[in-house]
Order: sequence, then C-alpha cells, then structure tokens
Amino acid sequence: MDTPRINQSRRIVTELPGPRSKELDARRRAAVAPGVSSVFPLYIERGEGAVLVDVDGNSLIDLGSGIAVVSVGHAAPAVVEAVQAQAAEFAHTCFMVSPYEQYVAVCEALNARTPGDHEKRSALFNSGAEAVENAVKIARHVTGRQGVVVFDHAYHGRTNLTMALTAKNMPYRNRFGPFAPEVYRVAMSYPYRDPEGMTGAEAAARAVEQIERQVGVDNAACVLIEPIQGEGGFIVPAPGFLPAVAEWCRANGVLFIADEIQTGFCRTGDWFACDDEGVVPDLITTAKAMAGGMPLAAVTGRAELMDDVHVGGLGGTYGGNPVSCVAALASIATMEDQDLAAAATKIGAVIGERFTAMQARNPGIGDIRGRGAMMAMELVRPGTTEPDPDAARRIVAACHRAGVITLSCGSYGNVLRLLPPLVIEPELLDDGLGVLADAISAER
Ligand code: PLZ
Repeated sequence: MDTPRINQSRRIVTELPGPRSKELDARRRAAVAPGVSSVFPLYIERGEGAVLVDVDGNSLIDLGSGIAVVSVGHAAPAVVEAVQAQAAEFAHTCFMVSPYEQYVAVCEALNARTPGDHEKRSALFNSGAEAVENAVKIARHVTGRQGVVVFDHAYHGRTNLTMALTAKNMPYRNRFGPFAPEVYRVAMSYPYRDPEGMTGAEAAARAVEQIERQVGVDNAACVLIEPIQGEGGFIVPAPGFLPAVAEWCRANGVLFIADEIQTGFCRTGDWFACDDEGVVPDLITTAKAMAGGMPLAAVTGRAELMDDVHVGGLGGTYGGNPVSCVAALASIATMEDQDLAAAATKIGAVIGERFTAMQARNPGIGDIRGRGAMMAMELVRPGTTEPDPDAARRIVAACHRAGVITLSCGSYGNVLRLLPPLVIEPELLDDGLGVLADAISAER
C-alpha cells in the first residue's frame, strides 16, 4: 500500500466506547432489532488496510476482517476504484434480464482458481447462505436424491435450510424451527477432542459408517463440509480425513460439496483450503473475501453437474450484481498481484509462534490450531479439556477495550480466533498480538 490515508497504527483517544459511539448505540437500541447484535459497540467511520477509525477518532486494529471478508484490507485501492467506476456506469440490470460482461468474468475467474482443472461453471448469488442453498438444490437435482449430510460443529448460514445444516442451537436455531427435512449430521474429525491418536482415515470411517447406517447411500445427495470449520471453532480435521470422505463420495455417487465461504480466497495460505491436501470438490461455495467487502457469493461446480439444471432454475434479482462483480475482479487481482496466499502463510507463522509462547505461560490455552491467517486458541479450564467460554469472553472484551478487534467462535463459545486482513503490516500485527498477550496474562 503506498502512502495510506490512515496511519497503520493503533491510537486510542477516548475511553472505549467513546461518547459518539455511545450516542449512536442509544439510537440503535431504539431503532434496530436486538436480534441483530454487535460484538462491541464501536461505530466505524472509515477504514484502510487493517485499521478501522471509529466515530470518536480512535484507530482500532482489525484482527477479524469483518469475519474473513476484507482479506485485501479495508478500502483496498483497486476495489475502491472499480466500485466507484462501476457505480457511475450502471449498478443493476438483473443478469437474468440483461446480462453484462462483469458477471461472466467473475465466473471465469472462479472456474480457473477453484480446485481441480476439469471444466466448470459458476452461478452468482448474494450471500453465503444463498450459495449453500443453491449448492444443495443443484446436488438434489443432479442426483435425484434428497439427503444432505453435514457435520458436528458445522456452520452454513441462517436461512431455513442453512439453519437446519448449522449445528449450534444458540443463537442460530433456538425457537426458529421447524427446520428443513432430510438433513443428517455425522461426526467431524476434531483432533483436540477425538480419542487420542485417531487418524483422519479413522475419523472418516466413523463418519462414513454413520452415513451408511443413518441415511443409506441411495438416499444421500451430497456431503457438505467446511474443510476447516469456521464458526464451529476453527476445527482443522486430521490429515487424510477430507480425502477419505471425498473418495467415499466419489465411489458412491454422492456429491462432495466444500463450503469455502470462510476459508476461501487465500485465507489459509492456499487459494482454497481444499488445495492443502489436493481435494477436488464436485461443488464449492464461496462468498466473503471474494469481493473485498461487497456482497457476492457463488456456486462453482463440474460442468456436467451444473449443466444438468434446467434453464431458469437458478437465479435471483441481485445475484452477481455488477458493482459486486467488479469488486470481486479487483480483489482477486489484488490477491494475485500481492501474493496474499503467501502473506497468509507468513501471518500464520507469526501468530502461531506468539500463541505458543502464550500457551507456555497459560495452561488455559488447551489447543492452538488453524492454517495460514485463520488461527485460533481453544480455552479450557486448566488441567482439563472442559470448555471455558467465560475466559474467551473476557479476553475478547479486554482486547476490544484496548482497541483490538478479535472474535470468539466454537460450539462451546470457548475459541478465540484471528482473521486479520492479509495486507496487515508486521508492526500492526505485532501490536495487536501484544494486546492479546496482555489480555491473556491478566487471566492468570
Ligand atoms: N458458510 C462456512 O462461515 C458465514 C456468520 C456470522 P452468509 N459465517 C459468518 C453470523 O453470525 O451470521 C458463513 C460461513 C460458512 C456459510 C456462511 C453464511 O454466509 O454470507 O453470512 O450468509
């Protein structure tokens, strides 16, 4: 980044939240449905790179990227320029009415970069949940089967079908049922909590046995999986798990769908998390980081599967909006030009080293895991594996009070996760990790 408008450093000038944020929060409470919550009520005015400036003039370090979205950084120059120019040309026609090149170009980019060198087609949507819904529609249409297999700790969205696919009751599902039928949940490979020494192949055999017994091969349309689970706790399956599940799917005519909405686009040090073990999904869902902050999602799949759906069977008013499409083209180009996959690997090494040092001083850090710039620590009561969600809450809150945005996740709410923008400068990352280390020291 040449000469940033916003200095890439943390600078706290009021108490947090400051007076303007407090005013806005009072207005919010009167106007916004409380079901939509915020992690910390600092109202943002502008951002650049890995820094957000709030309405009171505090410069915050963003180690969450708006949940893995602004991987190219806030206000990435190429994205800003593309969005401004496209908004001035035309902002909407509806691709189903009057098509435009930008949509086609995004599909070409997705087909070229997603795992596997087979012929592919893509379709564009607005949100991750919508992409997952459509992947399931396609899988059912192609296979003529209905069963959808998902995993413990999975997160796939908040719409009716995707709520059914999501594992955690609170806050996602509680009292929002009935849920879509024909959804089956099987065991995930979770090395920290699986029987000691369980291999990826053994965990896959456990899942396959559950599928065969509970669903039956003839009824299974697809297996849907996050190659590294996001909201469920940054759970990285044991090596060999994903290839074995994918291989079982291939042998049984069950579609293997990778949900790379959180892991995709350089976050894990590869373009996609499946690339790490050379797993090639039949369908892949993407969103979040693809468009550098604009809403856009996609399903990309084998041409013969995608071509099976009848003309007019997929779509939506806004899917593949041209402003979002040019943002995607700009952010993908930025990832390529700046080699953000390599940047993610470097960030992951720095975070891993710091986390290991923190763990040596704090027995409450039960597990450190992740890949690339998707790193987490699982907090437990010292000497046990009993989840400690209160510690996660306290540490996240302490970081926020010091101007560092971190997030928690996990089925037990006890995982602290970092998803920094991949363009974060080393000094800024160092400062943010220092704040986190202090918050963790204060625990003991
Ligand atoms: N699949 C793997 O991570 C979104 C959800 C935040 P949407 N994760 C953040 C929240 O509490 O709502 C996600 C994901 C994976 C699907 C989704 C859903 O994507 O764009 O939020 O619909």
